[in-house]
Amino acid sequence: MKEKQIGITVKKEDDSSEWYTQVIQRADLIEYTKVSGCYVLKPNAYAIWEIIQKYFDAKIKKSGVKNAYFPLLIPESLLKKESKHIEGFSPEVAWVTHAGDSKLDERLAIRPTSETIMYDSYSKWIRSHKDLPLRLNQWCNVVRWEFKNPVPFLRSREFLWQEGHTAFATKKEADEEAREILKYYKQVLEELLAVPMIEGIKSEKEKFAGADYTLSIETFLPTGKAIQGATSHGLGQNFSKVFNISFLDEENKKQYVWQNSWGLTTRTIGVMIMMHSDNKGLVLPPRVALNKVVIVPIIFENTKEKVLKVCDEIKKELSKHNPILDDRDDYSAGWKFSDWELKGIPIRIELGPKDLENKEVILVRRDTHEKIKVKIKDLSKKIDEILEEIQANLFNKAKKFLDSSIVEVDSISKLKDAVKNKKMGYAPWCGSRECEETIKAKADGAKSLNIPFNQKDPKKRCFACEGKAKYYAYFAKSY
Ligand code: 87F
Repeated sequence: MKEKQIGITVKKEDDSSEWYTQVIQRADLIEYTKVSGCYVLKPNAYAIWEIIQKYFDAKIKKSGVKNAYFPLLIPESLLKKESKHIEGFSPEVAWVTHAGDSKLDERLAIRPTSETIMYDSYSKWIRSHKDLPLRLNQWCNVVRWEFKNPVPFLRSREFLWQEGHTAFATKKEADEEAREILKYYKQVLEELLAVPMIEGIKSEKEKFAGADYTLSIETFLPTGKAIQGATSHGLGQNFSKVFNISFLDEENKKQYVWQNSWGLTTRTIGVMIMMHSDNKGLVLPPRVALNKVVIVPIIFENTKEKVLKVCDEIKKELSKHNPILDDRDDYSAGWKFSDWELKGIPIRIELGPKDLENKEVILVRRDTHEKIKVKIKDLSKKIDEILEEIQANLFNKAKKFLDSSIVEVDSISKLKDAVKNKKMGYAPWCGSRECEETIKAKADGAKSLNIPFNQKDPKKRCFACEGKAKYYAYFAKSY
């Protein structure tokens, strides 16, 4: 036997950051590199991203969006053309200054986001109302030189994302699209990754500075911090006026287009890991598990051949779930159980000589560790059912957690207590920037997450400044 222990050595509830670091490495998702904040997405991680891509890409294509690709390098003059949106972000921009030993005439930014380079083209492409809507998306990498401590998936300096950039003749069409995309984002998080989300609009302070408004989906993690899942921005005419993206309408009058931009990143994978994984390692919702099943034969010398033969047949029968048959000789069954638990495979099938005599197998669920005896003839149907159950159970468990993490608060000091107890606050609020600054200073760095679409009527005073409350909003410490 060449067994080496590989399990997680700290508990999620004791030291969540060390726990996370161990899970992502031991589940073979991430490899660290010599550049801080830049990580290898190993095949197990990239497979999850590909499933997310495929799902979201199909949705936007069906809606009429087309994919394109714009260059990685953005001339400084172009990046700084719209100064307001870059304001505050400029320390994070990485630059190419040289080719070999010769200095470039103009520095080139490595894209942190592609508004400027795309809108430079849009201004040339859009002439008439017949050129609208223009709805493009690109799947690419971006670099943002974060100074806070980097965390794989959650806060990395290079990450993968899609960025959609669209232009419409009317505000109404743009507003509808921004909402439509947010709905797709919610579906990615909830239906694939089994992470429940709160949809809403960002506060004045927290919205993208280049936007009229920012819509977001947010959730709350067992570490006691909230995290943004994705954003969809209504850019209004802010960029179209600077980049001169205009068209002649049906009356031949010049109009500026209404724009949106929207993005979803590999951060979502980190959110999923943080939400569902446990002290045995990764827990993958079945819909994002490339291999949904692992078959572990229980091997004894004299029954080995018979057992392996049936395992092979099972593997073929379950082929749509892409099962792994772990027939490695030099590891014990127990070791293999831990190894596949660590890697998050949703269902384990155990098959030994006794089971074979009874024409059955043992199924073990990764989410509940429940063991279920199943007749081999019923296996395929049962696996379909249990995969659905696991997917639903992970979502429901996370939804219960999210709901139970919300506390209604009516003062800053109560918000501060909530944050200390790893909860998020829900409070009637005036929404002003000044008020949010006070909240942040007095409640341990808590920020507004969003103002949810589903509102109850706040016939109350603002919990922070006692002014008139406009709506309820969520507040928490966040990533
Ligand atoms: C970092 C450096 C330079 C965020 C930055 O959210 C610029 C920026 O503009 C920057 N970090 N942003 C905001 C990005 C807005 C928007 N872009 C398209 C998205 C979704 C996709």
